[in-house]
Amino acid sequence: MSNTTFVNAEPYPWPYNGDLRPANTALIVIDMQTDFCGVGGYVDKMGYDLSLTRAPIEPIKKLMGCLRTLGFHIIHTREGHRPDLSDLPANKRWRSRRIGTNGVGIGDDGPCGRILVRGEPGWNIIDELAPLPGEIVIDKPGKGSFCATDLELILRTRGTLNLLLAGITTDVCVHTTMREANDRGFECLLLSDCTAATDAGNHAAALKMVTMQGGVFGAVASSTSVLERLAA
Ligand code: C5J
Repeated sequence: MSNTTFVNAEPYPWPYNGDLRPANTALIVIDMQTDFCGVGGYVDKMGYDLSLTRAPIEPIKKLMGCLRTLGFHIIHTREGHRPDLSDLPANKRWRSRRIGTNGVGIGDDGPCGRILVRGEPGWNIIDELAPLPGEIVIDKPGKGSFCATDLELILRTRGTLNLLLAGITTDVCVHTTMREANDRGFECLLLSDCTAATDAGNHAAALKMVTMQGGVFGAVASSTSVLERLAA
């Protein structure tokens, strides 16, 4: 009898070695915050179509519910800065002010409080995907979830080898996190319907990039493929 489990993924059945178990696999839900998918948040104020970044909410909710029941680790991240902005690089703030309405950018007041500032309403994870007590929440000042955080230490301590990646945005924080994780030796699966970008073309391109060179950063699959495999 085989002890291996593979998810139907592109460009290869995932994980590479078939060692897929709740104990060695975590779902990382990246930046499902009001600032990225809620009315009046940062992405909304930049003028992007919120229906794009809200599209993964239901698929993530369904997958997360199933993975919780099966005992997989669930980790959430939040992008945000200290209220004194001591961890906000000047160039990041300057660039955000170029695109924001009336020069309003990260650290400034918006309809959901100060944009991407820890503790403000817009920085909160949306209610639909709220972490359960005991689930790890990683606060990160940058796009990648490993930079200036204790995520790697937590994953190594738990014996995590495989990462399922969900959240927003595919081309920025999800991709940066996937690249960081891949370089650290984690086996990554990007979930196509549980991620989204502020531009549909960028989402599609970000998915395609992963599949090059035999799976240069890992693989891509829908949450349906994961759910089918786990139900089998
Ligand atoms: C961005 C993110 N796009 N969570 N953040 O600034 O992708």
